Parts: sequence; C-alpha cells; structure tokens
Amino acid sequence: MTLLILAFLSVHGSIYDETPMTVNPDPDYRMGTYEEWMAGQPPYLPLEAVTIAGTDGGQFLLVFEEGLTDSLTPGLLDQWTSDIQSGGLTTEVVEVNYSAPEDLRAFLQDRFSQGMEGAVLVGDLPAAWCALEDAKNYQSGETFPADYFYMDLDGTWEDNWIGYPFMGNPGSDGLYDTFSGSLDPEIYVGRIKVDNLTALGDPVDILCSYLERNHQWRLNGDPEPLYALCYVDDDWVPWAPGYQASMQYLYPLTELVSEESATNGTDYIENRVPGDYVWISPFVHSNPGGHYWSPGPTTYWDQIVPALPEARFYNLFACSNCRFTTVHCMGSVYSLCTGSGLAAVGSTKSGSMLQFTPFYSPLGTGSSLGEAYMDWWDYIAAGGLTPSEKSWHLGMVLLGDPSLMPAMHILGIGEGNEAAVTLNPVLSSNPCRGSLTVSFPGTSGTVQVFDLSGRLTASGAMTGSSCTLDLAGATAGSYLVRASSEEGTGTARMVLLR
Ligand SMILES: [Ca+2]
Ligand SMILES: [Ca+2]
Ligand SMILES: [Ca+2]
Repeated sequence: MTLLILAFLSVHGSIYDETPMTVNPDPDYRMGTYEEWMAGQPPYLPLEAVTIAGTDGGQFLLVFEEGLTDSLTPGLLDQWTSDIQSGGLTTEVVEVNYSAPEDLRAFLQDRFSQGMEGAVLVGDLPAAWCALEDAKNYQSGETFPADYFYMDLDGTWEDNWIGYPFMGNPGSDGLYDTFSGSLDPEIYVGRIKVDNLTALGDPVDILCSYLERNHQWRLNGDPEPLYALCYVDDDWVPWAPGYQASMQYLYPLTELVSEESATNGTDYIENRVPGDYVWISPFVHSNPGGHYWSPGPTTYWDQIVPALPEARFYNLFACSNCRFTTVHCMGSVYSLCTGSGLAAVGSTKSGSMLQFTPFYSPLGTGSSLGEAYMDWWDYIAAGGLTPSEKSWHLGMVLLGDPSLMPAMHILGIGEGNEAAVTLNPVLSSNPCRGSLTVSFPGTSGTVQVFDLSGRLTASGAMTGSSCTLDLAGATAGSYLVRASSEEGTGTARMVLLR
C-alpha cells in the first residue's frame, strides 16, 4: 500500500512541476478584490430557505435567489425540473435569502444528510473567498471566490490569518486560508449567475433563454457528427496530444490545433469560435475578460457573442476566465449569453483543470457534468490537497447546469432507448507488473492504455477477444485501459507496480 501511495504522489508532483500555469499576462489588469465584492453585495442575514417545489432530500437541489423563481416565464421552472427528473434524479427547489456562505453550506450539509447528491445555485448567492499560502510563488497576491467550499461539506476550512499566511498576521479577515481534514467532495455544485451580465442583456431574459435552450438541447441534441476542439497555445504544446486523448473519451472526433503559429487570436475568433464544434477547450493565458494568445491578438469577452458560437460546452484552461464575481467574465458569457452555450468549467484564479482523464472518461460513459466534475475532484483530493493542487485547482467552478449529460444523445439516454451497455474489459492481473492481457467482448478491436493525464502509453490490436500488451517500459502508477470492438467500448482502471 505504501508503495502505491508513493507512486501516486510522484506522478502528481511531476505534472504540476512541469506544466506552466495559466496566468493573467496583462500587468495593467486589476482583479476585483474581496473587499470590493463585499461592498457591492447585500448584508448577510440569518438563512431562511423556502421550499418552492419537491421535497426535502431530493437528489438534485435547485437553490434560487429569493424571489427569482417568480420572475421566470411561467412553466419554465417546471419544465427544467421535469427534464432533470427524466434524467433519473428527484428534485427539490428552494429559494434562499442572502446569508453568510457558512449558513448556505450548513443548509447543503443538511440536504446532503437527507440524500441530496448535487446542487445548482441560481442568481446572486453568496460566495466563499480564499487567500492561499503560495508556496510556489504562482501569481502571488491573489484572492478568489471558491465554490468548492460548497462541494467539500465536511472538510475544515479556517480563516486563521489576516492577509496571506506568509505575512504572519494571525487573526481573521473573512478569507479562508487554512484547509485540513476530509477535503474530498461530498456533492457537486454548479452556479448560474446572471445579475452581473447586464452588458449582454436583461439578467432574467438571459436566464429564461438559457433554460429554454437547455430544454431544447435535451430534446434535440446537435446534428452528428460531433466535433470537439482542443486548441492549445504555445506554452502547452508538449502536452497537447495528451489533452486531446483525454477529450476523446467523450468526443472521438476531437480536433487538435497546437502548432505555435496556427494558434492565434485571429484564427480563434474568426474560425474556431464560430466553427462546427460542440465542445471547445482553449488552453491560453487569460484573465476574466480576455484570452492572451501568442502571438495575439487578444480575444476579448465582447467578441464572443457576435462571433455566433455553436458550442455547447467549454473547458477553459484559461486563468480566472470563470471568475463569476467579475462582470461579464468569459465563462459566464460563453455558457449563458451565447445562443448555444450550456456550461463551462474553469477557474476563478490562475490555474485551471489539469489531469483531464478522470473528468472526460465518466462523461464518455454518460455521467452528468456535475458527476464527472466531482469524480475529477475525488481524484485530485485523494490524500488531501498539496500546495500545487490548491494553487492550480481551488478556484475551479462549474458554470451552468450540472445535471446536463453531454453524451446523452451519443449514448441514447433519455430518448426512449435503453441506456448504452457499458462493457468491462477484464484484466489478467491488477495490479500488473509488466505484461497485461485484456479480454473484451468481440472478435476485432483495439486496446489502449492511457496514464491519468491522458497520454497514450501502449496500444495493440485484439486477436480473437483478447490483446496482450508489454508495459515493461512504463512508470509505476495508475492507468486507464480502454478497449473497443464491434461490440462496444469500455474502460477499466489498472495499477502498474514495479
Ligand atoms: Ca484569512
Ligand atoms: Ca469532504
Ligand atoms: Ca500560438
């Protein structure tokens, strides 16, 4: 067991050490502060929650800002909950007043204890902020809102320092800075915040359009074939094939663009944003309002809607692009304000998602965005959160409806068909020490082994219904084994020992 844990940690360390973090490259851009945010927010009241529909302990909880459900187009809320129920989840709809984040978290804990699995926060609802001890000097001087506070319901989040911990001033200033205990996620949470998108329309109209689009997509999906875009700017070129391989768990037709001169702001806004992609993943230095390409030009937030994107989903490896406390942050613009957007994952600070396979692999087999995002956090938070993991990931948020299943139309879920059968590859040994035989239904097909950052480590063709691979040259650690044949596809997790 000790050996396994050591192998796991060493794999983690190297990825964070070698990958450049996505940061804000504009020295003149000023991130809004916690104090500025609080100055524009209502005062905290003792939490009052009013159930609008459903019952306590519904598996999916819709938390609305007080009074917001009444302003929706009649029937829209029922349509949304009915769609979520068709996806297999019971629902509860509540409205809450503006309380301290700790009170909202306690309410979520209560519902979690009654069987709630995930939630969406709709409207202007409180946010917990953090200031990190920045052991690696990544973008020091950064404070940020962290919705992970509402996913990790039993970890210990403390406010023990005034300013950054390294400054050495004990006391509290409203920003969490010390994290311990069980830091894995208990539930998944998404956020739909529209009140600070006024430059792009009336907030209630934006929300109603979003909910109607959400319904239409659940009904109709998108015309096949489905293409995804993995668009990797210069600093991450060496890892680009791995990023693409991870995305291919969900979209086999993921186009990779990573040649340095090919990735630029002109190509992005003229050819890629309006392109025929259902999912777009840009990898680029950014701030909440722009992508700073090498060699440029910058793509600004107000160029996105006029470019008429067709994409539904975005994974924004783009510093602070999902900082929802900033007016018209790009994550909200992509997911809520375009004519097609449904959700975006990204960060409220420098950093982003990394180690993508634990996210895309469950999406490929029909998990909802929220479930897959929680699977990814489970992987990241195993064994606690290292300084690198906090610095890279603690600002991660899911903007949009977490109950959406990107693969639902690919797999025929909720269209009157049976859910797709998931086939399990059978491994000759697990843990494995070098030679691995994979048995799988079918007579011809392929077996691929990926490491958990999505790099293809080994592959081979099936003979009869099995395939033997030599993994003698691979490093110890966790891998995903993916098999596909005329019978279907399936994935298994495998540990390699040395
Ligand atoms: Ca503090
Ligand atoms: Ca926890
Ligand atoms: Ca470039």
